[in-house]
Amino acid sequence: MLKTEVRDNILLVALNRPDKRNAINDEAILAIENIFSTIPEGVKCAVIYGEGKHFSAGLDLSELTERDAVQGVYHSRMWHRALDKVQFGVVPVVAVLHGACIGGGLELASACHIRVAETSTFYALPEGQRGIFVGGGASVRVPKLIGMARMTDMMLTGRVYTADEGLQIGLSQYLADNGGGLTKALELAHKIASNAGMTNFALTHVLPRIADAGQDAGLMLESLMAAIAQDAPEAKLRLREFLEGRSKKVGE
Ligand code: 1HE
Repeated sequence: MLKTEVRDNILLVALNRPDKRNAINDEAILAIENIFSTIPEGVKCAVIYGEGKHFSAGLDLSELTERDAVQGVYHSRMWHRALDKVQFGVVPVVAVLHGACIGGGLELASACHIRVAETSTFYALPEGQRGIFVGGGASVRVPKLIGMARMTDMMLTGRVYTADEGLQIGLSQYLADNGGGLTKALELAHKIASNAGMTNFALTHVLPRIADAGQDAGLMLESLMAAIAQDAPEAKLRLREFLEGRSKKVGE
């Protein structure tokens, strides 16, 4: 159901159920939890993408009908646990989106740190139309990308955003030609992998906590993180390399 491959120091993860449009059932979400909990030694960044014509059609709706309320809560918490492993694992994650990025597919994408969308991508939260609510973290993560009003609109009216619109409103950070998303994601992943480990930790673990904190606590957290980061030998080395003209200028 999921395929993994390590290329250099990048972990490639593929949703691999194209006949069901990469709909995510329990087995798939548990596989995602397992993969992102056990990132192999030496891997510095991960890229997730979907096989077939779509990134993901979201939750496997064929499993939904058989759950009562208690099972529903545990099911949602299982998604939270798995997607927390994606967001707060040991490496930054780049998602390559194409075709449908719907419901749970958008929840998975929004747990990643960078989203590259091919021009075929379309985004929707059809939970509103299906008579259900999001359960995989969308109500927390999606408003952080596009604001609460836009998410409310997506669910109340079934609004579908195109790849272009998604780029404008913040659903993705990059747009790529159809078929070009993985190449772009790998280019970004190599840049991310070359960062100091402390920088990637600060951006994936500390920045989201600062964003959730009040101003006072947030600024204190920032100072602590800044002090720890600048104290690391790797930071001192990188600063010295710049000052001695041995590292790239901005934009090079
Ligand atoms: C599925 C699913 C699915 C496709 N669960 N089986 N998500 C949705 O409401 C989206 C529902 N899916 C669609 O709107 C369309 O399938 C797509 C726009 C994504 C793709 O359309 P298309 O024409 O390429 O494919 P298709 O013919 O609709 O589907 C192909 C097969 O995949 C078909 O099965 P088959 O046995 O008849 O071949 C579909 O039934 C199956 N399939 N999507 C199960 N989602 C943690 S809470 C999150 C809550 C949600 O994610 S709700 C949003 C659910």
